Amino acid sequence: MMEKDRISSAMIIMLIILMLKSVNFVSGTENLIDTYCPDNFPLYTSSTSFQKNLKLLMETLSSNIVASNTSFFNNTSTGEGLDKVYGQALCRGDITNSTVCKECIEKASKDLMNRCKSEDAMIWYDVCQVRYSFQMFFSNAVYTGKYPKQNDLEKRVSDPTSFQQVLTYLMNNVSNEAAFNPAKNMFATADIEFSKKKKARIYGLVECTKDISETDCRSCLSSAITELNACCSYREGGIIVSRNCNVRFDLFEFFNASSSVAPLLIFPTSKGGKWKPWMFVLTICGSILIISVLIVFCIACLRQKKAREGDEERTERTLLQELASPKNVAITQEGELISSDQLFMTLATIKAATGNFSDTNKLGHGGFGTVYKGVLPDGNEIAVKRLSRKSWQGLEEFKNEVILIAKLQHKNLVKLLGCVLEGEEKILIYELMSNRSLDQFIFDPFRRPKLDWKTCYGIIGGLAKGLLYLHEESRLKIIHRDLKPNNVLLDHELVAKISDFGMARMFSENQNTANTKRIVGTQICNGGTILREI
Ligand SMILES: *[C@@H]1O[C@H](CO)[C@@H](O)[C@H](O)[C@H]1NC(C)=O
Ligand SMILES: *[C@@H]1O[C@H](CO)[C@@H](O)[C@H](O)[C@H]1NC(C)=O
Ligand SMILES: *[C@@H]1O[C@H](CO)[C@@H](O)[C@H](O)[C@H]1NC(C)=O
Ligand SMILES: *[C@@H]1O[C@H](CO)[C@@H](O)[C@H](O)[C@H]1NC(C)=O
Ligand SMILES: *[C@@H]1O[C@H](CO)[C@@H](O)[C@H](O)[C@H]1NC(C)=O
Ligand SMILES: CC(=O)N[C@H]1CO[C@H](CO)[C@@H](O)[C@@H]1O
Repeated sequence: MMEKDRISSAMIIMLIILMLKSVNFVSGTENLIDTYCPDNFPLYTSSTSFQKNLKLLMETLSSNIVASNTSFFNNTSTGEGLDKVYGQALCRGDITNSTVCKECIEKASKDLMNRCKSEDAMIWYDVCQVRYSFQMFFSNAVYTGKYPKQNDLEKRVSDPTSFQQVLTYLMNNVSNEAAFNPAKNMFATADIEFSKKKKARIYGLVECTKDISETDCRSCLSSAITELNACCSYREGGIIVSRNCNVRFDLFEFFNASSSVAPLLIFPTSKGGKWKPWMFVLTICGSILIISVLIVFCIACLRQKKAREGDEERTERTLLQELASPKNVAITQEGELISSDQLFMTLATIKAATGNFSDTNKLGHGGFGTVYKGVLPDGNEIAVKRLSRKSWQGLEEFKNEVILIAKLQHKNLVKLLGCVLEGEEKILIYELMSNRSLDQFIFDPFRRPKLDWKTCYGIIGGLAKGLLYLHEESRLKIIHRDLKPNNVLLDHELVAKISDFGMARMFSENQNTANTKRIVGTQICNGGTILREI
């Protein structure tokens, strides 16, 4: 009797597991991952020709996509002139059933048109993505990574350090495959074992849209993997979606491995081989030798450690891991680790410093919120930016972002001194610039003559240095995306300092890089246009 019961319950459990396995795969096709719907873009209204063109475009895309039988990707456009709409649709590379692809595209297009009235928008589903814009964007690679909500999943892996190594190896291998192996056609998957004991594997998937070049694809994937590492390398799954590429990993087989010929990767350090008796002897002798050397070494180390302070350099990643623990750390302006209280200030301090955000202390109103002047108890003057827009990130990501931005230090960047994260309040605290911003010079007929050629030249040089640092020299590689005279602050010596950098990382709306072809110019010097956003 007992035996029978056991067998039947085992069978039921197996059945459930089997069902779950197939559900994983099938239900996945229905999942909305994220949308991109910028609110600072022109909106279209219903029953205009733009809307008609858009509707037609969506229908064309889903029928085009099944016509192209090699890979489910298509770009097309409808309409003419100002009402022309460009569109692009892609099904995930492991999808081989055209009905599944078509249905996903149809559903995603409908969903996108219901959710968004912007003239430039995008939607990501589990197995397909659809994008449209009033601008021609084909072959134009931009990186606009987003952490979708799914990443809030708080399951942590038990051994983050080795997990991250294996994950990075996996993701780099598939990225190279996707970008540089023509047979893969911009899509690759693989899996790799990360724990022999638990027989656990990581499944990775990367994909680029098929209109961009190999190198653009690889660099898009690199950026996405960097963000994936930052957000999710210690979690049991993660996904980053961008306009031209997506990356994802999970601990279950979320893609159809049989259609994408996923190779079984082996992490180089965990080499397996046949064991021979002499190997045992050698290993044991070797181990004993190594262990005794280690013990001696450790004793010496411990003695030394007591004498000096640990000043080992910490990488960004270990920093992020520490952040994840309750005991937060942060960085001073000198780059030292300190307790978080120094970077994360209290709302009460800032209220006191700004006279409860009084109007008399108001310095201006920017794209992200209102700026107030304040004086800290120690007499230091600060500029307080009270963010009004909702951040697209979770609190933890936002915190990480603030700390990373605070690490960026350059003579031509405004220093981020701290921040407040309390309830709904998100406040950034910067050093105060006595000469306010460049627009106050340009657009003021009395102050404008102060900008003689020499000063102007200095400002241009400073701006260039600041930008170069953001683009090339800093570890984060930030594209400002909103450089304009009121984001160029001037200190008491009229040295230019860029502000609001890093906002693009904190707020997805500002990452509308479809605008990359638009040139924004403002005349700031008597006789020359110098500020351009490309
Ligand atoms: C597309 O499908 C047709 C018919 O099934 C086939 O003849 C053709 O070779 C396919 N094209 C490509 C590029 O595979
Ligand atoms: C999109 O589909 C149309 C119609 O099938 C085809 O002519 C066009 O070449 C396709 N474009 C791409 C980029 O596959
Ligand atoms: C494709 O998927 C549809 C619906 O999911 C299914 O009805 C159809 O049989 C599938 N076709 C093939 C060839 O597998
Ligand atoms: C990825 O790993 C596989 C299996 O080890 C190997 O054959 C392939 O060359 C690797 N690809 C790249 C681009 O490193
Ligand atoms: C996975 O891909 C294979 C090969 O293309 C295909 O035969 C199979 O139906 C796919 N499975 C699912 C669940 O789509
Ligand atoms: C219909 C259409 O506009 N197709 C374009 C798709 O993108 C490629 C470049 O990747 C263009 O060459 C096609 O003209």
